[in-house]
Amino acid sequence: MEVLILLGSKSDMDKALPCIDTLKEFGVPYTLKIASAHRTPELVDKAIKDAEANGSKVIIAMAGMAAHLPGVVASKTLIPVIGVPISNKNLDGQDALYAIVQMPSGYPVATVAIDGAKNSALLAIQIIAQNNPNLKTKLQANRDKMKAEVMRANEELGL
Ligand code: RP5
Repeated sequence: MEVLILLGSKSDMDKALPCIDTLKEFGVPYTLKIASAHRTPELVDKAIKDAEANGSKVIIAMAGMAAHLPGVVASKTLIPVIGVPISNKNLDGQDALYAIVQMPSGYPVATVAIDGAKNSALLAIQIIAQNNPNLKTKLQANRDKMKAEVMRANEELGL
């Protein structure tokens, strides 16, 4: 599998769907696991070991609240880690954003926006695409499509 997606909880699943959909759209194989840094640290370790054994190129870790999962994962592997802060009701995801983005020097986590699951997938695909011309072509086509939509919106509104 090219990408390992880790969710801190089953309750993160809805927010993870745009990531899963995007990987499917680009035909990028992934493994999805629920593994909490606090509740099941041994499952986190196993998922990382499996990802390394399978040659995964990117790990996407999503968590809310005291969101230690992406940082813990980054501490245990040389596979690049993308962190997705998940919003919850009390602090709207700012708690998770600060927890994920403020990594100590030496252990980077590439943090996307709060609930930025789609961008986490696109960033993972861009990393993988550096050695995959077919994926690069698909990414460019996706950008061309977005550009065409903006142009069409201008035309429709006579702008
Ligand atoms: C985090 O705590 C999870 O990633 C989730 O966003 C949040 C709440 O988890 P549950 O109590 O709903 O399992 O670890």
